[in-house]
Amino acid sequence: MTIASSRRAIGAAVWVISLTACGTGSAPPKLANPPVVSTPITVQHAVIPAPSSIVMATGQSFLIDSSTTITVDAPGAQRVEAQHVADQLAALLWAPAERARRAALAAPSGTMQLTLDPAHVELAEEGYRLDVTSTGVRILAATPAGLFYATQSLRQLLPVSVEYPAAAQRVLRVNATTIRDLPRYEWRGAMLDVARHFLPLRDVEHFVDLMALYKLNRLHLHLADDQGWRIEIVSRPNLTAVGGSTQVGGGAGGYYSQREYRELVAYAAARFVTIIPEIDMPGHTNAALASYAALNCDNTARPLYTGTNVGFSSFCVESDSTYALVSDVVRELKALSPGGYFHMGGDEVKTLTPTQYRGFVDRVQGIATANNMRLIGWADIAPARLSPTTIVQHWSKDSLALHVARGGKVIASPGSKTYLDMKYDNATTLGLSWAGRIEVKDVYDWDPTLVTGATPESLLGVEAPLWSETVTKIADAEFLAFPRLAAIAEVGWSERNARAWETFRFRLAAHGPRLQALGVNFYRSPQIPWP
Ligand code: TNX
Repeated sequence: MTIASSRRAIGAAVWVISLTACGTGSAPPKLANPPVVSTPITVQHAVIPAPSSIVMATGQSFLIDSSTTITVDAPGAQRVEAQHVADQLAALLWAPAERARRAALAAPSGTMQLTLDPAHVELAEEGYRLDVTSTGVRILAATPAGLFYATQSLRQLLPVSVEYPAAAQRVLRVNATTIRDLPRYEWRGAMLDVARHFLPLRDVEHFVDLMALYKLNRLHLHLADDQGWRIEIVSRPNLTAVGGSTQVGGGAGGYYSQREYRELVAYAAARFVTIIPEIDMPGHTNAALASYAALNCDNTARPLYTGTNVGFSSFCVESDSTYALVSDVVRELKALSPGGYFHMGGDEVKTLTPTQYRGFVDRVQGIATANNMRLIGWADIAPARLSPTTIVQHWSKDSLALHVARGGKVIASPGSKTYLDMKYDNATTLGLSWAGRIEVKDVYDWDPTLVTGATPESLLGVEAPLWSETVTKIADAEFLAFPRLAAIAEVGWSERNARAWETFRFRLAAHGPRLQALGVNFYRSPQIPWP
């Protein structure tokens, strides 16, 4: 592989970018839609999200080959996790047979050194330093997550060929580079709505892989809605037997057994992604109301629902049966959720009085607290008597300000900026459009505090929801999520002054071949100068 600097004049503009794959020399990238830009653009790297600081030395590089070693230096308590990060890096770089052979090497050709040192408090929970010189790679972090993010940056500095299964004797060249990096926000999330249309476990794991590439660390799963209940609750088998049996459009639906869900939680944790379970209530509950008659005030089970209307369903908030079910659900989810969060939804309730609604939220907050779970809800819940430890997720015109005023924490998911189920433009067939048509630039070019009105202290971060009324399979989810989710990742990770649309679009262009190598069905936005 040669890291090639390709220079190409675009009108008045000149840009430099490292794009070419192993052995292809320095051919200039082909541009399908030459963009019109008025200022010269120089993009020396294509790391997304943009690091706090990155310096690349010209003319020096390190070669990773089959006799390069990885060493791990970490205190006892974190040794296993640090080694696991090193193993994942090795799995990216080398074919299994070469990984085994390398273990017995007497004379390595160079070293990649991973050091975990909790004394480096300046690197906080997720920061890292990455130094590539002509003799090796050195990574320093204070946590396993920091080590992992350094390896994801290294991955993006490597040629696209790294995303394909390693051939024997593969050699990868990486430019000498120094990165210092820290995230802006601790909450960098995506949401999958597996209730409207179910997604099999492997598809969700694949989505987690893609999130990890962009340093996203929260996957919120919308596990129950009118059309389906998707998580096994052992004490309440009808929820899945009945409530999980269909989906929008009347397909077979599906659900995750607790064994599968645990597997997913562990898979995500290995990539430093926390799974956030949401059971939407008291509205959006038709699947549960069809499963147990006692959840309805008239004690009559509702028929299953496969349409896409909202706002018509509600638990009977006066009935003890409702709170008994909520307690069972929260207790079982607690045992499945090392993250310790429980998302109660709470959105779009149109059949209760404000007093009934607020009373319900109060009681669910009490149940979450009793189970040692930290409550999250859509910002519709903010008018209730919330504890400042409850987290509120802003999505539209809602009561976010009430929670900010009481000193609570908030997550920014404004529909017009982050909703991955919105169409890109008038030509997009998938998706909805109630919050607008959202191109890549719209998702990228905004500030979470300015748009939501949240104070910097109250804002935990950003999350991009992908509602699935129109999304029937993972290829559709990929099309709507990519590349917009890469833009959200940068909004969540990079300081405002470290990001700019004019450089982002060129860096993102270099991710086209990478996403293609990963088999992602991404949207070829005309705003991006894809090679
Ligand atoms: C609003 S955002 C909803 C969802 C829909 C979505 C479609 C929110 C909390 N509720 O029930 O699926 O719009 O974009």
